[in-house]
Amino acid sequence: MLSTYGWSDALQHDFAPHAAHGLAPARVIVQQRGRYRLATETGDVEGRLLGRFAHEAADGGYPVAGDWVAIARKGDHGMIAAVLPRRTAFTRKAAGSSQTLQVVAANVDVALLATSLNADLNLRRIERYLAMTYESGAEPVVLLTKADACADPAPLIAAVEAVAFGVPVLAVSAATGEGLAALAAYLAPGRTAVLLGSSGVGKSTLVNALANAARMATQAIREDDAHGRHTTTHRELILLPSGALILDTPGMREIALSDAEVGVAIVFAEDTEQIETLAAQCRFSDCRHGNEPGCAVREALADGRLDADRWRSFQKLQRELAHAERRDDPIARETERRRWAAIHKAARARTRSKREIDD
Ligand SMILES: Nc1nc2c(ncn2[C@@H]2O[C@H](COP(=O)(O)OP(=O)(O)OP(=O)(O)O)[C@@H](O)[C@H]2O)c(=O)[nH]1
Ligand SMILES: [Mg+2]
Ligand SMILES: [Zn+2]
Repeated sequence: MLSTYGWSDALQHDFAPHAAHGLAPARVIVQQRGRYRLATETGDVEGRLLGRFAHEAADGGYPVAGDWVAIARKGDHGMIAAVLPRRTAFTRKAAGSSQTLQVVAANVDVALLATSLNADLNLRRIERYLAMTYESGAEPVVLLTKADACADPAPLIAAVEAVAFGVPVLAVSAATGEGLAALAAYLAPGRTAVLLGSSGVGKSTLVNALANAARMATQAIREDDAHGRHTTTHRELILLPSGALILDTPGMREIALSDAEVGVAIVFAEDTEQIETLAAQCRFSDCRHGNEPGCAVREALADGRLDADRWRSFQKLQRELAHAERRDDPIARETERRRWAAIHKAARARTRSKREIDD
């Protein structure tokens, strides 16, 4: 029964100490405020936090959608006693706090980053989603939704491919079924996908199309500005006929994205340090790491010490910064400068505190 939810030998191994205490495994399929719905070996039950657990759980220690938990049965309920180690986790900063990271989805294998083809394509937003995904440990796929509403998606797909190095970019339509077969390749039995994207891009409609059933409520977007109405308000893991699991989520607000911006910089902060160290070893101090002899960056790329994807991301970031500097609009340039200064400052602070922990 639980194997349909992705239960594996590795999880069985992690679960052994809990089994010794007579607890049973379960997966969190719905999480809404302090309430949980759990999939167990014998069907779905309502979950509650065991008093002791609720008391002791540290920040980020509370179960979230996608988590595997150890439960004690109490009548109709599953009392959650522990959360199993997470293989991947999507985090964001908790509201009103600059420090606490809140886990919003756990044990996701593939992140479907959804953006609508009928609205303005925001490449920077896609980059932020990608950064969030890389931080989580899941594998990204970019979905350009509502392909039926776009006469010529090809140039938009190309623009997205240019920022999403090596990441699959699929144009899909829940209305016509276009692209759903290609998407199915990422939705293998027992794999868990999460749908992330702004309100109104059609996440829930896509879930319903994949499920062949009206599992999630959907709602028309606002006519005046094409914004969504924040229809989905909880996270729900849905078992698809294909055997894959898909987690529908509430539309992300920009505020969550600006948190992920810090994530972009953190991904880059470590790379920047490594690359700058390498560049200092190039034979020529003005080496552009192209065909110059004695280029330490190219050597590191060749022998695998420097990851090619990360090198491309780094180059892209440099281009973006250079572009911002070249811009002749002084206000835009200043805004950009401040944005990056803040990002780098936050990244440095995070890297520092991480080092202190590592030490
Ligand atoms: N033309 C077209 N419209 C679509 C498609 N998919 C979704 N829509 C419409 O887009 C609107 C919003 O869809 P939802 O599925 O509710 O969007 P959502 O991303 O789940 O939004 P939130 O739950 O608010 O985050 C609805 O009116 C859908 O009918 C599509 O493939 N083509
Ligand atoms: Mg929805
Ligand atoms: Zn070089």
